[in-house]
Amino acid sequence: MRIAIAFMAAAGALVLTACGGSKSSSPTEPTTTASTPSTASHVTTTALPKATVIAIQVKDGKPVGGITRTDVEKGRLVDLVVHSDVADEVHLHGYDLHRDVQPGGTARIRFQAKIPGVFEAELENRKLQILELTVR
Ligand SMILES: [Cu+2]
Repeated sequence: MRIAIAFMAAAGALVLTACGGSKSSSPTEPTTTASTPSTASHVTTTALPKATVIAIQVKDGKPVGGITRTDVEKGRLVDLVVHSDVADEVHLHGYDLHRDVQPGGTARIRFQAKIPGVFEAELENRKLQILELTVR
């Protein structure tokens, strides 16, 4: 029994830290929708939703200026744009979105920041983190 529990704990830790491969479902099932803001009476925004653009430049296989750290509001539309001089795959953890990038090319991942938390994006093949995204 003791061993089983220890193993499960270890497996749990693995799921949290492991990258790629694991097809684990997120531990917190977001079944409950966020409370509707009762204060929003007049919405006079334009039709086009504004996206927060996160641009990252990869040079010599490394993010220029180091890991980009950005905060966005929950529900925000985010455009993650990665220019790279090497072939790799951009992987946004948590949301589990992937996009291949060619040398000299651009990978664009557009998504809505629905899940709160801190997420990293990396160059998957290099196992190199390029972004720390906080959704609050
Ligand atoms: Cu990854």
